[in-house]
Amino acid sequence: MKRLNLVIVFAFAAVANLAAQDITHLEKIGSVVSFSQSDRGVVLNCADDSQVLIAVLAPDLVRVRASFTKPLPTTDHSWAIAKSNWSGVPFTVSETSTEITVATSELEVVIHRSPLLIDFRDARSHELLNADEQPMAYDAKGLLSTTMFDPKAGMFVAASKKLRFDEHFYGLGEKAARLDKRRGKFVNWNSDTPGYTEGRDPIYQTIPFYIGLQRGVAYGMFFDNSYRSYFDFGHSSQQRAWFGAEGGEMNYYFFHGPSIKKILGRYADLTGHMPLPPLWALGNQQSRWSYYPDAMVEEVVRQYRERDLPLDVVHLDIDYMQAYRVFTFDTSRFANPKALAEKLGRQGVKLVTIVDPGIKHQPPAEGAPEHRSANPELEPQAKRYYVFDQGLAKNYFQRRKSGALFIPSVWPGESVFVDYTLPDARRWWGDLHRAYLDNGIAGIWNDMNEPSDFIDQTGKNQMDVVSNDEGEQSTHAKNRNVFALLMARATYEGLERLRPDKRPYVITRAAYAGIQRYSTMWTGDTNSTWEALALNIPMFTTLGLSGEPFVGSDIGGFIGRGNGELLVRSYQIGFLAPFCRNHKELSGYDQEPWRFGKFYEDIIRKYLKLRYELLPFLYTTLEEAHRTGVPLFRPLLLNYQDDPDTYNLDDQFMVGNDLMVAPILKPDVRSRFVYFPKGIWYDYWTGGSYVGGTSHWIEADLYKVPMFVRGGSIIPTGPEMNYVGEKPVSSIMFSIYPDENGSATTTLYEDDGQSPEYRRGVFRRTTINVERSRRGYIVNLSRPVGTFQPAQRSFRFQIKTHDPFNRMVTSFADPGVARTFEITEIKPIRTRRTPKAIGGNR
Ligand code: MIG
Repeated sequence: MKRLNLVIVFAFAAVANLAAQDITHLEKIGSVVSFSQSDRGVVLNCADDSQVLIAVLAPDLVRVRASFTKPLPTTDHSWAIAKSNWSGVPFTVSETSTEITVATSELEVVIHRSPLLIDFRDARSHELLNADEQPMAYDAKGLLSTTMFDPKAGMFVAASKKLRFDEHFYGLGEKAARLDKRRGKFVNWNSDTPGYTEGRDPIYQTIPFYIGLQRGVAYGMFFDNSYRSYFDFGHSSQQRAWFGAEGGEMNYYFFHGPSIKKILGRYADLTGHMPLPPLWALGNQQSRWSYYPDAMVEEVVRQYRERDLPLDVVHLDIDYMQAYRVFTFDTSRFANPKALAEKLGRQGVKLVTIVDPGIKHQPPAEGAPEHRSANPELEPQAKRYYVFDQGLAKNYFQRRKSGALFIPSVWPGESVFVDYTLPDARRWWGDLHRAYLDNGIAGIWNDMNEPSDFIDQTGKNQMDVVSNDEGEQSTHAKNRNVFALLMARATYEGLERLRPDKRPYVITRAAYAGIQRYSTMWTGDTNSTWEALALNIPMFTTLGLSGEPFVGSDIGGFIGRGNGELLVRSYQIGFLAPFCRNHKELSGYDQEPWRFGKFYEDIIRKYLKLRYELLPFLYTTLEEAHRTGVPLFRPLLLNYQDDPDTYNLDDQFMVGNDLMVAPILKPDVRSRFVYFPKGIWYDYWTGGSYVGGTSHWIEADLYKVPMFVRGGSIIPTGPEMNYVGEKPVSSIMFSIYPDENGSATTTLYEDDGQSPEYRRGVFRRTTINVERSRRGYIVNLSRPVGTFQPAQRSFRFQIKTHDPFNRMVTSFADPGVARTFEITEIKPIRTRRTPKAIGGNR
C-alpha cells in the first residue's frame, strides 16, 4: 500500500513537471539526405532513417507527418478527420543545396535540409508566417516521464516554433482561460472538473487546434494527436511556442490565412462542418438535476406558460431512469413518458434526456426471464438489464489487456463502457435510442463522457483498457480523448437512422476535434459566481475559434447559490448564445427565471422574448457557421482582425458581423467602457450612434445589456413568440442601420427548420442591399436563392437613421423575385419598448 502511494505521488510530480520540462534535450530528427516527390507532396528521408511527409491538401493547407527513426507507416487514420481525399492541387517542388521548397499558389513550405527545419511563408509576399525553432523531436531516451504506466504505450513527440514578438494565440477549444493564450501553457486530457475556475486545466474537452495571429496575419495549426497533449505559447521560454504529446505521431496541419475566417472554413472542411440542428434548438431551454416526477416537469412548463416566459425544451437529468440505467425510464416517476411528451408537445415544449456512457454492470439474476417486449425501457430491469445483456453478448464493452471487463464506477455504481471504436458497437448504441424516440424524446444530452470514473478521475486506472481502434488495439492513452467524439457519433448517427426526416439534436460535455459533426456542447459544471460568468465570453469565443460554433453555459451557473442580479446578467449573455439553457445542480438553490422575484423575472422575460424576435437573425448566422465554419458567437478580433485593440478583448462579443454586446460582469456595476471598432455604431436600445475607433463610457442599469448594431447592417426580426413555431412568421422586419455612406446589406436564411432537406438546396436565401437616394433610401431585393417556399408573409423595412425619432417604414408582401423600390415616406414609429419600461431603474 505504502509503495503504491509512493508510485502515485511520484507520477503526480511527473505530471506537474511535464509541461515545464525542457524539450530542447529531446532527440532531434535527422537531416534530410534525399526526398521523393509524388502527386500528394514530398517525402523526406532523413539521416536517422526518419521520414517526413509534406502533403499538399489545398493551396492553403499542408500536412506535416513525421515518423521518427523508421519509415512512415502505411496505415493512416484519425477520428477527427472528415475529409481525406484532397485532390489535384497544383504545387511545385524546387531545391537548392540547402533547401527544398514546396509551393502552392498561396503557401511556401521551405524545408532546410540540415538541420531539418520547416518554414511556412506566404507564396506571394514571401513573408515568414511560422518557423521551426528546433527540429521536430522525440523522446528516445525517456527523458520526459509520461503519465502512462505502460511506457511502451507511447513516446513523447514535440514540435517547436519560433515565438514572434507580437504573436497572439487563440483556440484550443474548451479552456477555462482568457481569449489570448499567449504566455499560457495548456494540457489536453478530457477531465471531469466540477466547479472549475479560471486557470483549471485541463477540463472536459480536447481540441488541439490553435490560430496564431501577428499584425493582422493569421495561420492555423491542428496537431491531430489524441494522446495527452501539451501546448506552450511562450510560457517556458521567450523563444518558442511548442506543442507535443505523450505518444502517437508528430502529425499536424498548417493553415494559411491570412484571414481567420478563411482558416476556420478550411478547418471545417478538414474536420467537418456543423450540421444544422433543428430550429427549436435555438429556443430557450430549462433544466435542473433533476426534474421528477412527471408532475414536476408539467409544473415547470405550466409556470413558464403562465408567466408568459418563452420555452422550447425541458431537460430530464439522471433521475428519470431506473437507478441510472441508461435507455430505461423509472415508471414510478414517469408512468407514461410518451403521454407526457405529447402533453408538453401541445404546449410547444420538447423533452431532452441525459444519456451517460456508464451502463450498469448487472449480470442477470438467476432465473430472470429475458426481455422480449418491444419496449423494455418501460419494464423493470432490477433482475435483468437488457442493455447490459445485449452489449455483453455482443462483446461490445471495453476490456482490460487481461481480457477482463473494465468496470468503472459511475452513477449506476459498477458499470461498463462501450468500445465506440467498433463500428458495430456504435450502430448498436445508436439503435438503442429507439427507447427514447419511441417515447417522444426530442434530443439527447451526453454527459460524463470524458469518461468520468468515480474510482479515478485521472485515467490511470484505465491505462490498460484496450479499444479496437480500427484493428490497432490501442490503449486508453490514445483513446480517452476521442471517447466522447465516438459516443456522440454513435448517438448522432443513430438518431439520423431512426428518424431520417428530422435533424438530430445532441449535446455533449467532452469532445475531441471533429465533434461539431455530431454534437453541440455546453461548458459543464460552472459555479454560480461572477468569476464564472466572466469566463463565458472568452470560453464561448474560443470554442468558436476552435471549430465548435454551437456553445453555451448553464445560465445562472451550475454550482452554489446565485441571486437575481447574477441571473439577470447571466441571461444578458446567454440569450445570445446558441445554447440557451438555465441548469442547476442537485442541491443548488432554485434559479428558474422567477425564483428571485418579479423584478428580475420581468427583465429576464424581456431578454428571452428578444431572443425569439431575433431568431431570423440568429438562424441566419447559425447557417453561416454551418456553411463557412465561422461561428455565431464571436470575439471582436474575428471581425476586426486588423485592429490590434481587439486582440485581447474578451469582455465584449459579437453575434455574427452585426451585433456587438458588452455585458456587465460584476455585481453592483451600472456602467462600463465599451470598445467600438472603426465605423458607425447604433445603440440598440436608444438608436443613438457612436463613432468607432475608441471606447465610450456606457450606462448599463440592471435591465440593460449594452448592445450595439454595426452601421451598414440590417437586422431581420420575426414575431415575439413563446416557442418556435407558435405563430406563423407572417411578417419579417428588416431594421436598416446605414453606414457613413448610407448603405447597408444583409442576407436572410430560411428553411423548414427541422428536416435535412436544406442539404439538398431546400432553403431560401434573400439578399438585401440598401443605398441612400436623394429622397430617401433605395432597397434592392435580389432574387432569392434556393427552392424553399416559405408561407405567405410580408417584409417590413425600417430605416434607423441617426435620429431615433425620424424613421422611415414601408411594408409589402415578399415578392419572391428581385425587386427595387424606394422608401421615402417618413413617419415617426412607436419606439421600441425598452426593458426600462417594465423594469424600472434599480
Ligand atoms: O456527476 O447528471 O455536468 O450538468 O446535472 C454529475 C448530473 C453528473 C454533471 C453534468 C451536470 C448534470 C450532472 N452531471
